[in-house]
Order: sequence, then structure tokens, then C-alpha cells
Amino acid sequence: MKKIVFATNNAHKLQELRQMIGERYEILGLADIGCHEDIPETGDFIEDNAQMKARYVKENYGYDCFSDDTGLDIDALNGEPGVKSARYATPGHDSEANIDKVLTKMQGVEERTARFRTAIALLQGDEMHMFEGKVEGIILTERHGTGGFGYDSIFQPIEGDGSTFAQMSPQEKNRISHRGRAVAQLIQFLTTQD
Ligand code: ITT
Repeated sequence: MKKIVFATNNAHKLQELRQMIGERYEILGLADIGCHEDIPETGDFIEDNAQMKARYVKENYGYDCFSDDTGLDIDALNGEPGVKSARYATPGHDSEANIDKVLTKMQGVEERTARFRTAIALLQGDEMHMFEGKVEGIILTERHGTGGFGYDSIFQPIEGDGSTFAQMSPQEKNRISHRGRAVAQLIQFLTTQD
């Protein structure tokens, strides 16, 4: 089976990707290639961060790879947390604190539209290819469900039966999610190379 490096330290994202393309590619995470550092993600846009991570892995470890960056854009918060989604409440990746911060800021707010956007950067040799996916939804007033990760328990996609991403099976989430859609494009691209 072909191997491909996914430049992420996020175990949930690795699991999602393996579910989506695991039967075609063996997906190696950063730990599998001996990279344990926190790769800088200092760009102003998710696209910059995705490219930054892919370049870092190529330059320091020599692997072709792909990486993704995701942001939750909430209209009533002028697009926040956006590119700052991982570190919205604290410098660490504290999803519960991030959700609490969103819920507090959204208290009493009627306009609750939001979207997840994912940018994937695939670096092959010195060629960078970009793929994108997004999903529209609304921010609920409290958590629903225990699956998924990050902001999943307060995000209800417009498509679907009213469940949050955290109430869906991984397959249901992947079918309509930002990352699922971006990955579908990545797969299509990789397939044309097979
Ligand atoms: P890597 O950079 O190591 O890949 P990360 O956790 O920093 O992992 P991202 O930068 O892509 O992941 O995402 C930023 C944050 O957005 C992430 O910490 C989550 O809180 C949230 N997030 C990303 N994808 C999500 C998803 O599918 N569902 C819910 N929240 C998500």
C-alpha cells in the first residue's frame, strides 16, 4: 500500500482521515515519522497555516506530505474564532474552554450562522496543491453529543437531521463535513496520479 504523511498531531483528525482514505493509503501521522514538536501555525489565513505545516515537514523530515488547517467562522463574531480556532480561549488546545468562550460571547445573540472551512495543502517535491471544503451550519446554545472533537458538540450543519457533528457517526460527519469535502478533492487528485 502507498504511504502518505498527514502532517498533524491531532489524533482525531488522523482517525477521520484513516476512515476516509485508509483502504487506499497507509496514513502516517507526525509521531510516526518522529516529529513531536509543535509546528508553528502563525499565518493570518488557514491556507497559510496548512502550507506552513507541509513545508516544515518537507524541509525537516524530507517527506512529501499533506496537512490541513481548519477554522470555524462565526458570522456574529466577525469570523472569529477563524484561524485562531485551536487557541481561542487559551494558548493550549483546550476545546472545552474554546466552546465555553464561544457560548459566552454568543449569549443572547440571535444570528447564529457559522461555517467550518478546511484548507488542505499537498506538497509533492516542490509543488504545492491546495484543496478546500466547507460546511454551513448554526451554533447551538449548549453542547449536544459526545462524539467528534473540537467544536463539534455546538455545531449543527444545515444539511442533516438536526444533529450536531458530535451526535453523528464518523461516516455521517465525514460525508458532509468541511474536512470530508476537502479530502474528497485530495483523493480525486491523488487518483489521477495512480
Ligand atoms: P494540527 O494543527 O496538529 O493538525 P489542530 O488541533 O491544531 O491540529 P486545526 O488547526 O486544523 O487542528 O484546527 C483548529 C481547531 O479547530 C481545532 O483545535 C479544533 O478545535 C477545531 N476543529 C478543527 N476541525 C474540527 C472539526 O472537524 N470539528 C470540530 N472542531 C474542529
